[in-house]
Amino acid sequence: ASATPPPPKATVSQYACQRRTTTENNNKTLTDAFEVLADSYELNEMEGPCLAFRRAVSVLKSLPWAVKSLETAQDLPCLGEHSKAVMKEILQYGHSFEVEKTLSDERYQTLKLFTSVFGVGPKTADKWYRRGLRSFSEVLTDSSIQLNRMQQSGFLHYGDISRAVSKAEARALRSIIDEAVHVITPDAVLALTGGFRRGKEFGHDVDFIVTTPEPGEEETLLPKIMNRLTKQGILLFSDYQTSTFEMSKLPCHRFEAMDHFAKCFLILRLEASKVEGGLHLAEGDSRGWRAVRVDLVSPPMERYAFALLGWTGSRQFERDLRRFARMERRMLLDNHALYDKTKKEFLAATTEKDIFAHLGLEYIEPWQRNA
Ligand code: DGT
Ligand code: MG
Repeated sequence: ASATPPPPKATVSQYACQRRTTTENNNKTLTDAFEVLADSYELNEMEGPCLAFRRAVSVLKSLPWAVKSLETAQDLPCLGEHSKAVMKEILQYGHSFEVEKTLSDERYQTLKLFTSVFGVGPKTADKWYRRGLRSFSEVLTDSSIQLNRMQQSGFLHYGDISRAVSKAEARALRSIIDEAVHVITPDAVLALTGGFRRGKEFGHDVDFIVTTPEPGEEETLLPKIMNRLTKQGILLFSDYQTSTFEMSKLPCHRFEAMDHFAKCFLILRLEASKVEGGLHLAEGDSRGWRAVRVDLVSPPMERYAFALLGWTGSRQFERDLRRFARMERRMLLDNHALYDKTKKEFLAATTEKDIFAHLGLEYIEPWQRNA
């Protein structure tokens, strides 16, 4: 009699959109180390190696088990020579010399510090570094440096906005935004997106999508909300970008860093009295309020599903959704639309499930998208 064949080894997909990744990470030591190297490559504008480490991080995050030896990691996708060498060091000695070296590198440390300020990207950070600046006080006292409005607010509220936002604070902000949009338009739709939609306990900001069924009305929604927040005295900073979205300009063939919907990047004043259990402040900080970063995006209702999928993240999940669409389905996906290059047509969707179905992917819940 033939013996029962062994169960097939569960293969891990190279695409994050074919994996289910919760917030539970069984390989944190490894992923923290890889993230340092990915960040370092990113700051040095070496996109290839950066992406390689980001993919490796994402695969490790998806595993329901901890990697304890190189052999058990043998069949995993997206682990190249370099990441395996680092992994070997960590499994053997508990740490990686390359990662330690990067962490103690002056340029890495300074660029990480500078880019932690709201409004300061890698280019600006590098410019300041090359000018010989190494600390915030050196930047702030250098007379040749002109900070823009965003950077000024970034420094002003640095302590608060570099501190994680809690779930309770996100809920309180949701109520504030919810009240504001519904005073403006009773039939408005508000959705929490970003990391909090994926079930994260903490985030660096709170992301929302707001829209209304009345076509065109979404264009004026954000200025009206900002107006109301100003009157309430809780708008500490706003950067509003009007919509540049035009269906006729789609599909875009190159990967776009940002979408064309109207959006605003805000800093809001959140009162302790509005937050169940109080504010997430440092030990000993007894202030009655804190500053929080909030992003609002306002797509037209008929683009809602694409915007929601695009803003829920994670970034790696989004990258791989697009890569999967392009490489495996000859389709182009972005925050606005899904285009089938074979049929030469746009595929309609009113829910995220529609988009997964068009792509021939099993539906992945938001809390399984922490890739
Ligand atoms: P965090 O750090 O706790 O806020 O984590 P997330 O996942 O909420 O990250 P966040 O707020 O930076 O972005 C939320 C999602 O929105 C992200 O997963 C993808 C999208 N998104 C935000 N900013 C950009 C951008 O500059 N480019 C692109 N392509 N997508 C973005
Ligand atoms: Mg976020």
